[in-house]
Amino acid sequence: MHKRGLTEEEIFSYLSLKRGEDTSHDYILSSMCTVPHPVAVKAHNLFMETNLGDPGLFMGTADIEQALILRLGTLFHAPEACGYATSGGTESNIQALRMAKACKKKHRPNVVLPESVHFSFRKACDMLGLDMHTVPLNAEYRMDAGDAAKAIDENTCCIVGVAGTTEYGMIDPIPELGEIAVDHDLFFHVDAAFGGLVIPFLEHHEPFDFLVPGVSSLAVDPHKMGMSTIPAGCLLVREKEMLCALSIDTPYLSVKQEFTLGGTRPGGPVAGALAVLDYLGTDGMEAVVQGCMSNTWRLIEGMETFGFARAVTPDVNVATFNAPKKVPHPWRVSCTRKGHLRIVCMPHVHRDIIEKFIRDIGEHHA
Ligand code: 0PR
Repeated sequence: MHKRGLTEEEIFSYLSLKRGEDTSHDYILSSMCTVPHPVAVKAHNLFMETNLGDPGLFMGTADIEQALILRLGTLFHAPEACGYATSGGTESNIQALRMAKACKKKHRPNVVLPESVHFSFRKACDMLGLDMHTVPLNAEYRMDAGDAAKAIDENTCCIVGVAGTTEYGMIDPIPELGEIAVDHDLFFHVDAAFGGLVIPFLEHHEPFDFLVPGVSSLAVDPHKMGMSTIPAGCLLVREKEMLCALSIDTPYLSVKQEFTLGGTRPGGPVAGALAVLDYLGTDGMEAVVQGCMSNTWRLIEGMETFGFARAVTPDVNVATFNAPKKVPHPWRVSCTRKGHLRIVCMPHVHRDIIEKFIRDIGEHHA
């Protein structure tokens, strides 16, 4: 630290300089985060110093968190679902596996999950001492329910399905997995961190949420397609007892027990998340999602006219291609583990950005 403090001007000229070195969202094509909606920013600012880790002090903010859970629970066909706001998909997935381990006690517990799971499950399994029974994907980059059933043994406590995979944007067969979970008395977690705020607004989709009887918990991230400020995730559970299995005593707080992973938790992004859902309503969300999907189809069509074939036809707004990994400067695009170029058509990836990218990549490789 400096002995004597700097002036605001010195500090902010440095901060602005560094912020200017970040990539502009105009060129970020593979992120699952986006530019927050203006109402999210306004709401976030209002709740800057609120701490959901002490809900007895921030009662209003705690009500907002419960309102967010209610909105999402209702969207996912379980208005009575319980849950809380996490820091994102990673925390939600860790907590889901903690619940599975606590609720379905096994001698050497393992989890059955698709090869496509987000790497947060590796963190979770490492921390919790769970073996991973990884199920390979079929030709459409989905987990096959029959293969999942074969991977279950007497020590399996949990099965995981992904609704909107990080790399290929695919939805696993959640209804079939739900039946398997019920038959084997397993905890069934759906990772809808990305797809949770896309799939309900698509024209057609299979059930992927609490409508499926076997689903125990679901992760959804408002800081992805919900356009909230970061960090805003949510973990929803069908039964409160599942969360209570994680409760520990908190002797010196205004509440006596806590089941969250984080302690101090920001209220700002939670207010931001609720503000966006309430501002847009289902009509507004439908418009956002349909815009992202139509950009996805246009991108696929445009890339294919240059000979860059899609890797698969996605269920949500993630497009992948057999194309050279290097894209012209200053575009920032990532690749999947299998080497496909991967673009996520988030709300900030407007149609003119898509057209410019298609032109650039076409000219570059002509
Ligand atoms: N589950 C799924 C299906 C995800 O796609 C992700 C994140 C997570 C869980 C973990 O969520 P958190 O990162 O919120 O904990 N998927 C993106 C990814 O890993 C996250 C991301 C976002 C990466 C923006 C880069 C980026 O610029 O690719």
